[in-house]
Amino acid sequence: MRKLIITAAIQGAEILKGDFPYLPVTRAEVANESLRAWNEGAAVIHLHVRDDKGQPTQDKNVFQANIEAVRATGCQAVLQVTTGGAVGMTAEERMQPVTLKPEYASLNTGSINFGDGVFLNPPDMMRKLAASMKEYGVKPEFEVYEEGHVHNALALVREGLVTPPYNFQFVLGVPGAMAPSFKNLLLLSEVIPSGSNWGVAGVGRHQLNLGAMSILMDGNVRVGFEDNIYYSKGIKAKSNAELVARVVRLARELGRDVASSDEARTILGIETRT
Ligand code: KMH
Ligand code: ZN
Repeated sequence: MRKLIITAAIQGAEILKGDFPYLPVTRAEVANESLRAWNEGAAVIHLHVRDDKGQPTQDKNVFQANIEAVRATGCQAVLQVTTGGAVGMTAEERMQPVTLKPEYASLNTGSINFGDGVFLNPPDMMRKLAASMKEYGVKPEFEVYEEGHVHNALALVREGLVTPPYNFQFVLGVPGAMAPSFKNLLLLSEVIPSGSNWGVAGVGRHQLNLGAMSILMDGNVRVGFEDNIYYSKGIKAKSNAELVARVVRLARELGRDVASSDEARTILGIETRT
């Protein structure tokens, strides 16, 4: 089995600090939370950022400031910037952090209903985002919420916009998209090109059971407040690090070694930035 790559999606765009006080939103909170998650075993931090009012933003300068704050702590995790942003943002807004030449970026490969909203990722937007990642030398991770999104991702590959290795994140359980079932995870893992890296981000309570399944299936695991704020039924987690630490313990019990951030760079085909 490959080494297990754990991603911590520490913040996301949907939850507000007022509703969940442990959500890291300021630069200092993001930096501290990233360091703690990395120390516990997260190789990748999936990064969203907020403005001074705590609202999601794709402002390049805010990303730059957050990235610098994370690095100032000594955290060497792979930093994956979001290009999904929040529901309703335009392609131009969403692509801003790519111009900072981060190591890694999310690339959403299809539209879905997203709760009460619609998360739009039409073909021209996917192409624009993929082309800008190619231009700036940023490795994409395909965010897949439905089986059809795999085929959209492979269309980008055929167009020469994405090169191997291909990295897939299966986000299962968004209200309006593919259900968080074992069968669906199995299906998705079987329709991607062999040799691809893949992981699962289960929403809500499915973060744990789908993560455990992925450990057994040679997949990777994403945990964190973006997808789930509970540690167990009725009990909220106090940090992303707690959720990462549990995955590390499960992996050890199940005989999977956990990848360091440098090992993850090699596995995922990420160019190291100086
Ligand atoms: N906030 C969601 C609408 C990503 O980061 O690439 C989209 C999202 C995906 O979080
Ligand atoms: Zn995200």
